[in-house]
Parts: sequence; structure tokens; C-alpha cells
Amino acid sequence: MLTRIDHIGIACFDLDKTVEFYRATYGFEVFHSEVNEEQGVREAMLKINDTGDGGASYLQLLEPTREDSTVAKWLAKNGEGVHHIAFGTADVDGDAADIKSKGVRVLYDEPRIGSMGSRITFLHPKDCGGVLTELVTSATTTEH
Ligand code: MC0
Repeated sequence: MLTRIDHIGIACFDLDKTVEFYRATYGFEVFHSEVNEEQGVREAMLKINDTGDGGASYLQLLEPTREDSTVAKWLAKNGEGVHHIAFGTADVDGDAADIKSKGVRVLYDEPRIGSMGSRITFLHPKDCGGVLTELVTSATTTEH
């Protein structure tokens, strides 16, 4: 069951500059940052709020680390902006299988490692009304 918005992914050319915009404009601070080599991104997670299921909601700022990454490709075509939304679930495997059975393409056969050790998969944007959609099971929170 999808229980929360885990994050909204925002693609940018310059992560440090974008982090500073969110800090100076809204007062949001970086909760966590990391490089995900597999996904080809450097990212900053800005925690917005805790959620009733023991998880949290974040803004995820994404800067590409290589030219052939999906985010670099998307930035070249669209410029900066909202890249994807992510729903939190206690069971990414089960929810991905259920959604796949409804005819939506799930992009990974097995969930991969996402931010903060989470397990993630993606749904094809062409099957989701133009919205790249991610499913996330957090590594550290206890969701029910
Ligand atoms: C591509 N398309 C999108 C899109 N990316 N539509 C909405 N939102 C996006 N973000 C559209 C294109 O405009 C194009 O439509 C069509 O999908 C095919 O795209 P493409 O540019 O030809 O590229 P493909 O097919 O090679 O790849 C698209 C696909 C890819 C969605 C399969 O981006 C992908 O695998 N994404 C999942 C992984 C990802 O995005 N990782 C970065 C975040 P037209 O109409 O022009 O044909 S990593 C992350 O977020 C992790 C670290 C985390 O959360 O923990």
C-alpha cells in the first residue's frame, strides 16, 4: 500500500546553487546528501515533514554526474524542473507487482538501491500520464 509522498525529485544543473535557493527562500536544510553512481546523480534530500506511517517526505534535488545519465538527458531536453514523484510503501516488491498487473510498465525487474539505502523502482512515465513515478521502501523507517 502506498502511504505517503516519499519525495519529489527536482533536476538541476548546479546542486549547490539549488540547495542555497531552497535554504534562502524557504529555510529548508539538507538532511542528507550522497552520490548514486548507478543512477548517475549527486543528490540532496531536504526533509519537509515526518509522516503518520513512521516515514517522511522530502524534496530531492538531483544533479547529473555524467552525460549519459537519465537526469542529464532529461535536463538537456527540458531544462530544470520537477523530474519525478515518489510514493512511499512498506512493500515496494508487492506494490510494483500489483501495479504491473494493471498494465503499467515497471522499469526494474528487482528494486535497486536509492537514497539513504532505500529500495526503489520506477514506473514508465508514458503509462502514468507523463509523470515518471518512483516507488520507495525506506531503509530506516518502520512503516505499517
Ligand atoms: C523521460 N520521459 C519523461 C521523463 N523522462 N517523461 C516525464 N518525466 C521524466 N522524468 C519521456 C521522454 O520525454 C520521452 O517522451 C519518453 O519518456 C522516453 O524518454 P527518453 O528520453 O527517450 O529516454 P529513455 O526511454 O531512454 O528513458 C526514459 C526512462 C528513464 C523513463 C525509461 O529516464 C528511466 O529509466 N528513468 C528511471 C531512472 C531515473 O530517472 N533515475 C534518476 C533519478 P517522448 O514523448 O519524447 O517520446 S535517481 C533517484 O531518484 C534515486 C537516486 C532515488 O530516488 O533514490
